[in-house]
Amino acid sequence: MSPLNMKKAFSMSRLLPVVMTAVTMSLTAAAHAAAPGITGPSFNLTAQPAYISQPDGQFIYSWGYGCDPNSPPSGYAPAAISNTFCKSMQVPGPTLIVTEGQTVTVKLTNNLPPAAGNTSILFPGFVLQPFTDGTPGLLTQEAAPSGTVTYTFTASSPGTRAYYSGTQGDLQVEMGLYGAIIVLPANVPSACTSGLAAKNLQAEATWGESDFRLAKAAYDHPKTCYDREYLFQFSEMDPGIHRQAEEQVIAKGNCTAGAPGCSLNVATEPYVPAYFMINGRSMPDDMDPNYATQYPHQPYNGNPHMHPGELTLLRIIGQGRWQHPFHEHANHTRVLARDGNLILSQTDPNSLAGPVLFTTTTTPGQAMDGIFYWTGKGLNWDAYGHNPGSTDPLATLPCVSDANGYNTGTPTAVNYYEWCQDHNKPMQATPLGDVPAGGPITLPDPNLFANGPWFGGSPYLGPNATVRAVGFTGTTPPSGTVANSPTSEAGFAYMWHSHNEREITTNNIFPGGMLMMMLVDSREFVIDESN
Ligand SMILES: [Cu+2]
Repeated sequence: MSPLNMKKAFSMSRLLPVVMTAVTMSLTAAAHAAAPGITGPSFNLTAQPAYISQPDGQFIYSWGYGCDPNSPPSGYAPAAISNTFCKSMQVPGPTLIVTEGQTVTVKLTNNLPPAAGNTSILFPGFVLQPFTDGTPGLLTQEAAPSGTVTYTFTASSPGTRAYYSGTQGDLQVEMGLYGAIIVLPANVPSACTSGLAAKNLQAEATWGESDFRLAKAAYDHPKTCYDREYLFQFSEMDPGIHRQAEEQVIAKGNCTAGAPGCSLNVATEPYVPAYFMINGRSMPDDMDPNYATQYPHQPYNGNPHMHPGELTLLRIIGQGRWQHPFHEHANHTRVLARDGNLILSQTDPNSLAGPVLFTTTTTPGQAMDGIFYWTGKGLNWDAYGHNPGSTDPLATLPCVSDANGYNTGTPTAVNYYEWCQDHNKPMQATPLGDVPAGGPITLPDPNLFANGPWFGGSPYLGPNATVRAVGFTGTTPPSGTVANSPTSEAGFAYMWHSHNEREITTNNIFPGGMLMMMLVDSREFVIDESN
């Protein structure tokens, strides 16, 4: 994408109220996301060096967990993603996907340079069984250089948790030794296969969309059903630390592990991170596909998409040394759980009690699960641009309110889950100038808004809606750009980012860093997380 257009979208979000932080977008080759990983319950991991890439062209010497090439993973999930791989080093490490109740074994082989010494993995939240190999360390059992250690534990409860090095964490976690483990609930609450959950699935099937979920619920609880999911791991990186490690590893060469002098002495303070990453990538790299071949050691992206009304499970982990104020634009996030602990009301176990947060600040080592959704409720105008006077049949679709005010009676409809109170309502409450009540709006002067990948020139969602917008010249499409094509994605783009805006840079260049765009896609647009 053009950074210039990105920048225009940014200025707009700063200047205009919440409604207009949504920009109608069009992308022909949209890359999506999910919560991809490898399936267990037995895993053979390595800890190994490699170079990870940054959008400023730098390749940073890093350490990461990966898959042992001699014992590849037993499988990948979700099944609908087929172009998978797991190299012997990646950042973050492979997402480990298991099911509640399983006995999990993780055998770790230490392929770090001998001077790096021992390494290990901590699995906070799980009770480990006695060790049968490895060597004792300060926090857990460790693998000596070229050695192994095996961790065994029961996946005792569902949820998202972090795993990371328990050896010299100030250096090893900084170098990239961290990842996520997702425990899926053993049982699916019936609420997740009936009612609205079933209708949402029917809507998905209507348009030929695959199911990219790892499960139907995040926990063994009917209030944790979800329709879509994403995993976001936030971390930052100080390239000065990585450079020191690289130089010392080269200087020590293939020294004998444990021999005098065969060690690193890397200063991890002062800490001056220059890269701020989501799932190991900085924007815009995080918007490229999962398993994109240009990032062999950074396979996971950050590129959320959703349809109106879908309950989207956000799995969020703080992996670095700093807190990062992750801001999800377009709605608040209902926190379900922290570190796999479902937060329920003390007096009513049927009710969630987690906070509804504007910003889900990440904390190093902490994981949280939350539910996010977008419906357009509260916009006070018809997001679809319905217009009873139009000759376009899609512009005159009905909206039949359910008990909650949404159009959920017909899952096959393009405007399934429309907020009916605003149906047919123009952007202006009263006629303005040449804009008739109930008619199309007049768009901003294109000299103020750059149409392009992130602003399609229309404020409307869905097929044909984009061409019903009228430009200041009185014609449509307002600028005649390809971005206004009625057959393209025509969704709403919201920036999801670190609200410490120093962190939406890459090596001090804006935009970059901890930034992604969440796309609300009209119901008929097929969200294909496999590319
Ligand atoms: Cu924000």
